[in-house]
Amino acid sequence: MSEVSATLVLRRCRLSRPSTAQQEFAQSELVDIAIADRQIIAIAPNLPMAGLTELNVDGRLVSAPFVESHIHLDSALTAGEPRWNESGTLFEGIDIWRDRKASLTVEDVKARAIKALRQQASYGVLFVRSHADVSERSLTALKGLLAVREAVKDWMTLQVVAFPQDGLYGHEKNEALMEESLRLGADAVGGIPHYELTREDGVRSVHKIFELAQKYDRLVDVHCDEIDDPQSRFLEVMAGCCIRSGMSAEVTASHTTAFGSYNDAYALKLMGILRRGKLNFIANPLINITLQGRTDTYPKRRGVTRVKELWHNGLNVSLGHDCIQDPWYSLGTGNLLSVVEMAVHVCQMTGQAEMAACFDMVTMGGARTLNLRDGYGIEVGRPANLVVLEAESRYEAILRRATVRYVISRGRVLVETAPPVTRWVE
Ligand code: 17E
Ligand code: FE2
Repeated sequence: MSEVSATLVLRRCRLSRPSTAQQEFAQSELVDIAIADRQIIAIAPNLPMAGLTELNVDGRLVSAPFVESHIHLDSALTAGEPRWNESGTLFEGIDIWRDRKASLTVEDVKARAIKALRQQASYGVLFVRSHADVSERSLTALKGLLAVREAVKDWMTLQVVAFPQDGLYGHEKNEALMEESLRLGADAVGGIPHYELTREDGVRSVHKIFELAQKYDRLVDVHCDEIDDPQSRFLEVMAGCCIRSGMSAEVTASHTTAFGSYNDAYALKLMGILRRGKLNFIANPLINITLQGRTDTYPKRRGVTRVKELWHNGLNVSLGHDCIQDPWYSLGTGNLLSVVEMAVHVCQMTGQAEMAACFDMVTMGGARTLNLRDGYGIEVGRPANLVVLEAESRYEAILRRATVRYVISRGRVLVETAPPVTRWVE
């Protein structure tokens, strides 16, 4: 045994993707991962160092943690309050939330958000980007989520997007509220151009969002074209802003469901602009398969963006949950493997490489969207965050919606879950 010792060693791990440390040996070979001081210090087969704690992973899949790139924690766990969404539309959801947010308190937001984050962590999610509605005078949702960001930082990384649910220009106060949110410390500027009063307001809002992001040095994540209207074309405005401003890796277009309704001639032109703009995309298939298509009879549109085509065009795509039991979606657990499963179906990502790509969209793809850079990934020198799945491959993890056996956050085992045991009685 070498004198170097580790706080935790995971034995016989099957990495979901090869690490750079793995270049010297076969990629299929099982490796040990040593952790000390909250960092990964070594990755190799049969590491000759002892850990204070040793965990025999026994050939299970070990992945960097799941990344929830798009959720609304301010509204999480409010489904049915003050009423249920009967039409199932985005617009009824916004109306219900407008009533619910009138009674919001910082304590209410904090308690629900922390409950939801604990649930997410139990499914191996250790990085979350949440929107906070800032189209409300007291900025309660934002203040609550900024307090939560601080309260959970020892086990969970939370980013908060200042999101004007009622439109940046929907009310004369909203623009100032957005700027105040950035001064208070929101990580990203959000928007909702397709919901502004006019198309011109929508375009103006996108320009304003980029201007604010540059002024305050923040990321951008816009709810963009979340509607079935093929005339909703704010994604091209975002891509244009990326090309002109030089911002791209910092920018994300969320939902973009109208892209599923554009004619193919326009979609072809748009894809060329998107390749130049190099922005990130987030699809939320669980929510948009239910919210969209509500005004269609038959054939009924899927209302999800062109995930497969974006991926084929080399653009970064991640997948988000969007909602956990809120006015837009009364289901949802926080388990990103449910989101992946829905994406595989709705986006027809059924090939073996396609399914592996969907798994990557809720891990490294999400990490790219969140700009986590060297703060993410199973590599020597990086923070010791990882998950052990009850599966041997990404395909098997999706197939079985695999139990996350161990969640390791900042070098410590944070959550342990035993898989269910089924016993034939006769
Ligand atoms: N707000 C919005 O504009 N769109 C959504 N999908 C949700 C909230 C969940
Ligand atoms: Fe959303």
